[in-house]
Amino acid sequence: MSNENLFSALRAAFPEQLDDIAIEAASPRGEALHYTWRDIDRASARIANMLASLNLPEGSRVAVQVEKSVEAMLLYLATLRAGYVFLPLNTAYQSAEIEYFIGNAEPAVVVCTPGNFGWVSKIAFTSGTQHVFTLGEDRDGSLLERAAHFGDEHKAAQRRADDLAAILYTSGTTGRSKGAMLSHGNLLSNAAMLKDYWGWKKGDVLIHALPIFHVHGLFVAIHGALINGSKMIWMSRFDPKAVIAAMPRATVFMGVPTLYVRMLAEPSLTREQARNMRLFIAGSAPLLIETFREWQDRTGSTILERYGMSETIMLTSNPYSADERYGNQDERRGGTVGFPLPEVGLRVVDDAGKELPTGEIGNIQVRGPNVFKGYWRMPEKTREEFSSDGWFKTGDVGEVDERGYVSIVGRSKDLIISGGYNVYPAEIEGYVNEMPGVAESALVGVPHPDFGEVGVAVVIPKPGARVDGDAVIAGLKSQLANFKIPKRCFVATELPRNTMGKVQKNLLRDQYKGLFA
Ligand code: MCA
Ligand code: AMP
Repeated sequence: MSNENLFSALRAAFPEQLDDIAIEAASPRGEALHYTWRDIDRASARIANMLASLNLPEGSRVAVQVEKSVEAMLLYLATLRAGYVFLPLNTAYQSAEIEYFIGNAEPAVVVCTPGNFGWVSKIAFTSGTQHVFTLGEDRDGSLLERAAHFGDEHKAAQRRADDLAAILYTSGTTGRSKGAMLSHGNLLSNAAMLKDYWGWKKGDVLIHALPIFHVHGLFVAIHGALINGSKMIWMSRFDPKAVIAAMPRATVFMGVPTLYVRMLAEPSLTREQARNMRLFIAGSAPLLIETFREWQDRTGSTILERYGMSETIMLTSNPYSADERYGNQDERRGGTVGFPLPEVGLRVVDDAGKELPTGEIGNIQVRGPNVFKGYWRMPEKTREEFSSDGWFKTGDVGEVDERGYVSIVGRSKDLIISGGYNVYPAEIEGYVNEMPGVAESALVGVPHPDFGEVGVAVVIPKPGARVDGDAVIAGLKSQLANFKIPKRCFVATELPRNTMGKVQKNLLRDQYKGLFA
């Protein structure tokens, strides 16, 4: 039986010259670090051997909340290689958030930063996790110390395409976050599709400047480079000047719209500087048409926008080049997310689930080999999010034009996307409503020049109570990841409601839309 472990496919794509440089990175002190393909193979083997030595039950989760480093990526590869399930966690999450994820996923192994070991290990051990390791930004911590005692060869664990490879938590409109279960087959089919669709070539070099705890940085970018045997210029955090400076040595860049906006603010971004770049890809949030055009003017390059989700990885993409296989379309159109990828089915339906004709706006549903297996331990939620004939309901609202281009025009889910991170108003409102003196609250997204959209809270005090907006923000900061904190908080006497009693968030959005203009 062939091994359908995703790691095996990525490993098979390593170049023959294993001593070539695979990753250029820098230590926290700024020293240059180079990793060859052999280094990646050996170091991930050591960690995989170490994980295997723990005799974990089949399907065990390895939950990881660490700063971005090449070693953090090696831990991801090692988890795949050993056949366990990778569960990445945003470094901004605080204790209440981590407590929920660990309690829900029941990981057998937790890896955290050395600085967080005290509180994270307490949560993990209380939830029954047996093994807690640390991994620092500078190749320090107990994970690598332990792995150093193990051999540097490892045969990837036998896995079928349907076996679980990763769980990605994505918040819900109501209730708590749900863990989207992605299989080796989901991830590999998407990576293989994109290698072809985006015309990856020998000699491509990717600038990797995204966080590695979400689909964009972890899967789309890392798989994209590895499955093409391409070198990565690895940046542990996004710095617009550093990315622009690296462009002459690279060919591909991926970013959320905020990264493009920030680079456009740099005078060093010129046509000459971007000359070597073959492809700029944007996604995770809507790219403003102004940004798309300004980028074209400044660099001579047309950003390729694509659309995806944690539950599905990539769904649609603007074309790389004219190709009849992809519908004979030849242009990357700003304001659209392009065509459904090969093998991805996409339809637009009305609220009753009836398919709508071309050009009509409705709910986007999808299916394909990339669509996840369901939400971790939430069969009910999983059923709700699929149509009776098996299509996944994205919660995005859009249309498909006569040439087949998909545009996202809104969302049926109450979601704010801020700088590429998702913020679910229901979660934040829940915390605000618990605060002393608060009767109720509403969080809405308003346009923001840097983050695209940011949250603004409106709070209604209980009769006779006094509530201070700044105190609400300060109270949230101690409990929630920083990107979820509303940028402003207003106190009002009532929330606008329709005749059904539902809060009219559109009116609030309208009222505050000019706040950051
Ligand atoms: C940071 N801050 C934010 C955000 N990031 N506020 C709102 N939204 C944000 N995204 C705030 C912090 O709370 C802090 O505020 C201040 O900005 C500085 O924080 P710092 O961490 O220094 O910010 P930064 O380093 O400048 O980060 C901005 C960033 C980052 C580089 C744009 O947010 C980022 O890397 N975003 C990419 C997210 C991503 O990879 N998404 C992909 C999801 P204070 O000082 O008040 O505390 S994958 C996905 O969506 C799908 C599947 C897809 O299609 O790809
Ligand atoms: P996540 O829950 O992080 O997986 O976010 C997925 C959501 O991000 C999608 O359902 C869309 O609402 C949004 N998204 C991703 N890419 C784009 C894009 N190019 N344009 C508009 N929205 C996008």
